[in-house]
Amino acid sequence: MPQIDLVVLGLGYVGMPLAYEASLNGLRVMGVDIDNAVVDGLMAGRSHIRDVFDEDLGRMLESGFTATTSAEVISAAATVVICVPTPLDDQRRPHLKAVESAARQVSAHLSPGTLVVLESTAYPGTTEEVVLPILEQSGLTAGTDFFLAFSPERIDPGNPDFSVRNTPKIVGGHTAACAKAAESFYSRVVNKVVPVRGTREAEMAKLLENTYRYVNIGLVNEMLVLSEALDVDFWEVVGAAATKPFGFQPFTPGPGVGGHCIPVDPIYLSRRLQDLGSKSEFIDIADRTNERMPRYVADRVMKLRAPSEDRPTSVALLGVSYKEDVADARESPAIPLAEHLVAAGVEVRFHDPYIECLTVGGADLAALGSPDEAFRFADVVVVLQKHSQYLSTDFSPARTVLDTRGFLQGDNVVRL
Ligand code: SAJ
Repeated sequence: MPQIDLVVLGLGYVGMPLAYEASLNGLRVMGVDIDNAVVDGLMAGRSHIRDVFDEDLGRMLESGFTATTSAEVISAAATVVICVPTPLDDQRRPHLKAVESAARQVSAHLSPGTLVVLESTAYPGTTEEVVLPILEQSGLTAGTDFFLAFSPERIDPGNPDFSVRNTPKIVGGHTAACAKAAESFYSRVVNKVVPVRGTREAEMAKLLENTYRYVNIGLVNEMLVLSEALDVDFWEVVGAAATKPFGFQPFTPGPGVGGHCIPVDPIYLSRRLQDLGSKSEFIDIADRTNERMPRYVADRVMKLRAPSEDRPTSVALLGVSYKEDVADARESPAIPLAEHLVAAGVEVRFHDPYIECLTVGGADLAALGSPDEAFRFADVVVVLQKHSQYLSTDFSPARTVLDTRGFLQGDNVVRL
């Protein structure tokens, strides 16, 4: 009889909220992570995850939650959920090493009757063509000896309205018995379970959700660039279109698309299609458009006149995280933008209330202590993220401001 209701593999921004919600609902939960520092921090009551506060973690520990680097606990688990990263590699190809490694850990300790769920975002077929064979190296058979399902994570870090509990959970099983086991597990943790036909439909649903965003952000980025020739203030256009109460979801242009979801998930899909001899025109066009935005911003900066010379020699980037009010610079467009500017011979420094260090081309970019320090330093200040701090900042001392988010006013402000 399993002594543990749930083992979560991967204690990051996906795994920890799931472990917390399950603990809250009386499940006996353990967490496994490869990072000793993560495990030690959690066991010392320190949460490294924005949406799981130390008080929440304290309650989890009181209810018996334990974090460990040892995968042996899997043998005593009724359910194991894999929540490890699925990034792209240097060639922007799916990098499934963490998923394969986690699957091997499960396979080595898999006991009959266990439900195994993959939550890491991946292309249709990952669960059944990558994870399943590794699990069956245990000698157990999926669908009869153990259960296997896919359920996409829908964690939106920092979202005050939606948590694991109140976000509908899509679940696709390898077989009907697998689906039943997975639906039964999640119904103990979330308000609404959304069963789909199989693991591939569940994998694809997640990719559709984020490809939808990537393509629509690409659309407004393309329209922004084209609006110059049309002599149209596209920021006005977006604001006006957003008043339509139906049939239109506003997306805003920007300096590029960052984060570990939106610029990554659609490429998992497009690469899979390419491997199958097919392609997605929409993803390819959106990718080219979004990937080109940092260069477009750099070109716009270099056309701005500076007091001393006919082109800027010093630029300050304000807001180098990938999204407003988020302390994460993964895939941030600030990085390629800085590379373009440095290559053009410009001295580049940055300010961001959430980011202390930004490495560009192997070197740490100099950090500025405040927006005012940026105004004193730079010929041109480029605002990349609409951080709350900047909403109350007086930009009038700056010589020239390039606003890539369309929210600033002033004679010294140029909008992207
Ligand atoms: N971005 C734009 N214009 C937009 C929206 C976003 O340029 O109109 C840029 C952002 O600046 C950022 C990137 O795109 O660089 C991604 O932004 P995002 O708002 O999509 O934020 P993420 O990456 O945190 O996306 C997550 C996703 N959640 C999951 O995958 C579970 C996404 O599905 C959510 O819709 C999104 O959060 C959200 O709505 O906050």
